Amino acid sequence: MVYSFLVMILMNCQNKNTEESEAEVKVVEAQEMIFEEIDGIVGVEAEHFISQTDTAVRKWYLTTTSNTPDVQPDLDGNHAETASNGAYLEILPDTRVTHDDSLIWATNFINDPGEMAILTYKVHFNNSGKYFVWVRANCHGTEDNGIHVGIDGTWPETGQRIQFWGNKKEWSWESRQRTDSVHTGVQELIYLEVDKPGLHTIHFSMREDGFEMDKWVMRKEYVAPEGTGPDERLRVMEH
Ligand SMILES: [Ca+2]
Ligand SMILES: [Ca+2]
Ligand SMILES: [Ca+2]
Repeated sequence: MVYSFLVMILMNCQNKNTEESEAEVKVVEAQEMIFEEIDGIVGVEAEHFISQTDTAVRKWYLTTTSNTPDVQPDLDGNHAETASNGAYLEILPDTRVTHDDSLIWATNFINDPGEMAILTYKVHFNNSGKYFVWVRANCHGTEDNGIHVGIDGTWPETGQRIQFWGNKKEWSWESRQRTDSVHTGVQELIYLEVDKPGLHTIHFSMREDGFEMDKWVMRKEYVAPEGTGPDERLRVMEH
């Protein structure tokens, strides 16, 4: 298990160009990492995805304490030192940081889920039902703080427009949904329904470029994770 995690990190570190990144995705898919929900909670490092698609315009890049993606613009620096597992993903390039920067639909912003930079993770759920989704993010611009979440190839309304507030410039957990009347987000509206126990896929896709994601958690209770959140629990490893 430890060996496979190291392989993935090493492969991810090589994402300097498209060709190498495609090779990286294949390797990670072959590992078929499956995380497990136990007692109503599952936590997964953002960097432990099994695949990434729809990357023609924007893409999630891995940042670690020893590797910063060579993609510009990205005005803020490397925040891996305080990230869980010393690694996180960021959607780059980041051409819209504040409200004064031009909004270009389907380039640096997309309100529709499941269209751009889609990450997929595999989770085995022991318990069906409603799970709130929490994300640990580091927002340095007011236009770098939105994302979407989906399940099993679907993007329900309750997974759309996860919203962080402002630009805290430090890692923090949030689970709020941006609404027409509350742009800073409303609590307890971001959740996914797991229809039956067993294997499911969880997806995240871009809403705003420059979003930095360290880790995510699905939890039956609406209680924010503390610190770097619960440890990952791997269910099986197929080769
Ligand atoms: Ca950034
Ligand atoms: Ca942005
Ligand atoms: Ca992480």
